[in-house]
Amino acid sequence: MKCNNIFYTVAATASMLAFTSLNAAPTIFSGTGNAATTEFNNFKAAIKSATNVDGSAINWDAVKLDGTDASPKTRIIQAGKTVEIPVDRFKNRGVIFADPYSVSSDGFATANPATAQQFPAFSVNNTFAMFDSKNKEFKDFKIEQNFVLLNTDTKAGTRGFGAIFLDVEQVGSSTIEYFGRDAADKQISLGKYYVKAGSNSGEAQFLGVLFDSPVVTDVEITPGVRALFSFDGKNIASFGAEDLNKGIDLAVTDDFFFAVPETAKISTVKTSDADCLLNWAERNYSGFFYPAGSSTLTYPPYNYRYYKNTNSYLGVSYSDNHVYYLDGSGKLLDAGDLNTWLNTSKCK
Ligand SMILES: [Ca+2]
Ligand SMILES: [Ca+2]
Ligand SMILES: [Ca+2]
Repeated sequence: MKCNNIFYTVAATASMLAFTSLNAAPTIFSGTGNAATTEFNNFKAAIKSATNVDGSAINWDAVKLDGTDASPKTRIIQAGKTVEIPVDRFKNRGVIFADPYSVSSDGFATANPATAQQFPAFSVNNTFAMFDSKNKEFKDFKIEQNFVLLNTDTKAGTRGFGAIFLDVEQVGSSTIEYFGRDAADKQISLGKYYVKAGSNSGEAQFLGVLFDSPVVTDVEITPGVRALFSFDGKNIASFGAEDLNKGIDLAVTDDFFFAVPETAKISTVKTSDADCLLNWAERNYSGFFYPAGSSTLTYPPYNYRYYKNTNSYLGVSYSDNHVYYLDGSGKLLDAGDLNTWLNTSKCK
């Protein structure tokens, strides 16, 4: 063990450096029922105070369901009730969807009659959900969207995204996963968050996560565990009722709210660089980081390794590109800029 160990030095100056990373930890806004409204409002206020602008809102309510919608590519699924919107329908708010999704004014009751009354709108009347484009398949139950600069196809990032869910009744059925990009443009998870379960059928939930910079390039929203219906362009098939006893919790979404997309903060970290640095630390500071050679794990926004002999962790953060050390007593220490370490370790 080298006695000039930088991590020892860092520990000695912990009073200055400790917990700085906690400022960068994302803030979670989550609630069900009345608390959904409160948390939704808190999230909007937090975005406004972080960005000085109101944020981008989508409540689906202006989408016309009779074939006269603003986007001519909008397709009628059931006239007056449900339409398919194209991937760029809300490009003016800064999102591009991965697939066409659906907007309904009757809570999808015409598309799936067994779910009537299950999804009362949070903002009247329209709500939003995915559908499966394969006839009689209901497995495609994710909503994916990328952020873009308003009215462009230029990829962008947001500091935070949140959504209202309707009728989430089981923990684990509904989630939002946030993604950023590493220096090699590889998609990296910034965390998967679970929507709280409501205690009454038809209740609204809110889940939003706010980061300290525009690191979120895309999100994957999972409302419930099945698509409500399939539509292959011609045929509509209904999934049927939910069955909580069998873990079949159906849900839809309503209002989306997010910080107006801006130039994304892309990590300067490459996964391969992080691995190189951790190998170097193990070779040079073997008293701290042993046993060496454990696999690199991910706990967004960190890539890290665990050293069981010292019950400590060493990792890099994709959100602020710093190196972090979590010591055996649970103190998280910021060891400084990753690039400096990559130079020191000759990993760059
Ligand atoms: Ca609405
Ligand atoms: Ca229900
Ligand atoms: Ca449900």
